[in-house]
Amino acid sequence: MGRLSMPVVWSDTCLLHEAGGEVWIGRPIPGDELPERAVRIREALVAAGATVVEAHEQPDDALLAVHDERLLAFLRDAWSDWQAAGYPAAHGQGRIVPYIFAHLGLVGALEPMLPASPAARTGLFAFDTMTPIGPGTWPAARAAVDCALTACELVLAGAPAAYACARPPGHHVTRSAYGGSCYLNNAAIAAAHLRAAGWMRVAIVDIDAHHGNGAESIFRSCGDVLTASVHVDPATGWFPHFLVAGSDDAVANLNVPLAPHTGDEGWLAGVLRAAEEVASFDADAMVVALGVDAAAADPESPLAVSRDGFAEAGRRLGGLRLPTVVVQEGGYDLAAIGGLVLAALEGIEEGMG
Ligand code: SP5
Ligand code: ZN
Repeated sequence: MGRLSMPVVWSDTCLLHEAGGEVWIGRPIPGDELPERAVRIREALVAAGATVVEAHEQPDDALLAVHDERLLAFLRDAWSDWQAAGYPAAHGQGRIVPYIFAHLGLVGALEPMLPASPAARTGLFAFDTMTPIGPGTWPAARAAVDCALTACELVLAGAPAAYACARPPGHHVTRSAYGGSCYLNNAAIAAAHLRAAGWMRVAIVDIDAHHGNGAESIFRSCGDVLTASVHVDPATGWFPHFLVAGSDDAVANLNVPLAPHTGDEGWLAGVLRAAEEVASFDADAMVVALGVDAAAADPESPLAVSRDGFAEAGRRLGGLRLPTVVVQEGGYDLAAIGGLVLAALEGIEEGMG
């Protein structure tokens, strides 16, 4: 195993988001999208000789291209609005969690107005109770975008690949709604930026264990950005549940839904299918949404991929020999996360030759 050559983009600000637990079926549970995830990954990559590059502050253009301006304004102001409304002092609630949702059955298809109550406002944008907002959430989510866009900058300047060691993750966020431990869709924003910077056809390959519903939805009617996702079939009872695999109205989309307990062989066949789709799409550049929660020991998914499986997935994606921006998504086994990400990134470099 050689040294990892691709730059690792980092921002300390990504550590500021602390969900402080999650609410599942109405119960507070610890939650596992922790700052330490990024720290562990960085440690493993540095130990393998990687160079860490500080993220630069990036403009809002690509954010605005991907997300509804109302979602961005909500996320930016949510904490100060919550504080100003007195929820931490009056109710001892130091995190923003929705209690009512702008369910389609409640508001219909017309765009609802912004509710006056900050508690209710949350339910216009959040689609679950598992994605709390605290004082550090906006700065961290925005810094994760800076990491992804800085990785784009490096690849646009000629690096074969660059890796954004960022959190919170992003791939569940649609144009106007957040959830699944995600606030801003870092990978989609990266793809939009690469497209705007002049690569005509960009592919997003999402190998996180969960369906990359966000990018699928954002680029549904966009023929220039292919979205491909390999994931545990949401129809078998796994997050994000509602999104049906194979939604065929998307212009350029491939879903590879897998049965629970799928291991290396079935998962790699899915990754290969995604790689073939990228090749036949004739992509000029690729964004890899690299979740490593498909790993066998991960608490958030029933897939059973090995470390060698992640290395082989990397080789197959690297073998496409496209300018590649890798953005961190999920992965919740702190003991394993660094080694799994390293394996995938080394695989990408080996595949690139
Ligand atoms: C980025 C990413 O991987 N997001 C996926 C988050 C999935 N979270 C789903 C949580 C489902 C409830 N888990 C409860 C565990 C109780 N032991
Ligand atoms: Zn995931």
